[in-house]
Amino acid sequence: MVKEDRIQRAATILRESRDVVVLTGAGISAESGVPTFRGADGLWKNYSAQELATPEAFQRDPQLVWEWYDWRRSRIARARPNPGHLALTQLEKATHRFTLVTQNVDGLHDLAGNREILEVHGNIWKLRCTECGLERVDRTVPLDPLPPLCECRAMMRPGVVWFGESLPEDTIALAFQRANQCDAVLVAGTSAVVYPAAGVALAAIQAGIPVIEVNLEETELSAIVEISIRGRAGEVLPFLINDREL
Ligand code: BV8
Ligand code: ZN
Repeated sequence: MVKEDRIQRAATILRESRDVVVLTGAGISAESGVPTFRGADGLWKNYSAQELATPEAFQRDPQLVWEWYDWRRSRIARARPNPGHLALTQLEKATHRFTLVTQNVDGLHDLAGNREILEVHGNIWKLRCTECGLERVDRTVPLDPLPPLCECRAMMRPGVVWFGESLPEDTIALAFQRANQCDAVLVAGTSAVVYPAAGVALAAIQAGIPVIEVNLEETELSAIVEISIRGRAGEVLPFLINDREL
């Protein structure tokens, strides 16, 4: 089936759905200039995100890990939502029940105006104390001092979920619950290699719920979803949603 037909079919499925769950990954923020996790631009000082986004890396060299997060925060601070993000705010307005599950920590879905957002990997603007657990939102770029300190004088950590760490229980449980009971799932901009987040799409497939994928490259999900569309989220998502009466 040619791309236009896939887009039309996907737009029809979404238009006829009263309950939609969306799962996004780093690819949806790529057109806003935010580096993806595994793409060519995902490197920083020759370190891969995979090796820095771990408790072990933070334990070993908190200064290095904080420099990486401070660099990402300063890039994200300059980023604005792109047409892909904005199409998802239109979709939320036009859908009776809507849940946006995001693996991204950049906060761009909130900035774009989505409301029902489940941040399963946390948020880069949140800091959490390594000692007393105090959590606060801090949008200072660059952070000074680096690492940032808590009122209790202990070192703060980024309020994100690292590899090997558990996701916020109720958030990921709600994401799975919604994916099992919705009418359709839209997956956009994720390589679908990180679990349990990618499992949200699998759960819907296993429940016989139509899953639509929009991604620049083929992924583990492409062969098993209802419709897989190759393309940029900023270009494709508006077509999936714009022909809806609001
Ligand atoms: C857990 C927050 C239970 C931090 C992130 C071995 C050892 C230890 C663990 C594991 C292991 N094997 C498996 C695991 C589990 C592990 C995992 O899944 N690993 C993978 C890599 C195999 N998962 C975990 O550890 C999770 N926790 O399992 O807890 C537990 C508890 C205790 C002990 C053991 C287990 C925690 C995972 C969360 C990690 N934190 N981020 C931060 O951001 O700094 S994950 C990170 O990857 C980001 O959140 C990112 O969003 C996420 C997924 O990546 P993507 O979003 O898909 O980004 P990626 O670059 O990969 O792909 C982008 C896609 O977009 C590409 O396909 C590209 O083609 C496409 N694209 C690009 N441009 C566009 C586009 N598409 C459309 N339009 C465009 N313009
Ligand atoms: Zn503290």
